[in-house]
Amino acid sequence: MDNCLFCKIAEGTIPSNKVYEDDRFLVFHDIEPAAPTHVLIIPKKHIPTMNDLAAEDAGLIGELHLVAREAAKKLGVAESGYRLINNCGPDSGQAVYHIHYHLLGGAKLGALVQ
Ligand code: DGP
Repeated sequence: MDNCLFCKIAEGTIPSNKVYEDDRFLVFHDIEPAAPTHVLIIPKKHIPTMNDLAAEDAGLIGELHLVAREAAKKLGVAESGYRLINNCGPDSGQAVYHIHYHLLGGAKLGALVQ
């Protein structure tokens, strides 16, 4: 997608602090960390939101969880614990319309809804 920030990060035209990359996924540090460990996990395929997932994306999203698991290990939060969050749509506060999952950890995390 021409005007998508995370597509540009996935292509490398906008730089990011990468944790992991392969042909289908990228994990990179969030520019506005909300926890000591805060990375974003994206599929390189442009899917705007959770609502736009198709049945054919089931494998991709399953695999994304395995990428998240490995990122948590690499970042040293697998045992202490972490949270994986997807924001979908306006009420969730989704700001970037390229599906992504926040992996947060490195501290005792607060309540989900404030
Ligand atoms: P969300 O609200 O779920 O759409 O989260 C978007 C996140 O993306 C937010 O935590 C800040 C992060 N972000 C926005 N722009 C950039 C950027 O240019 N680089 C990086 N690394 N993160 C960004």
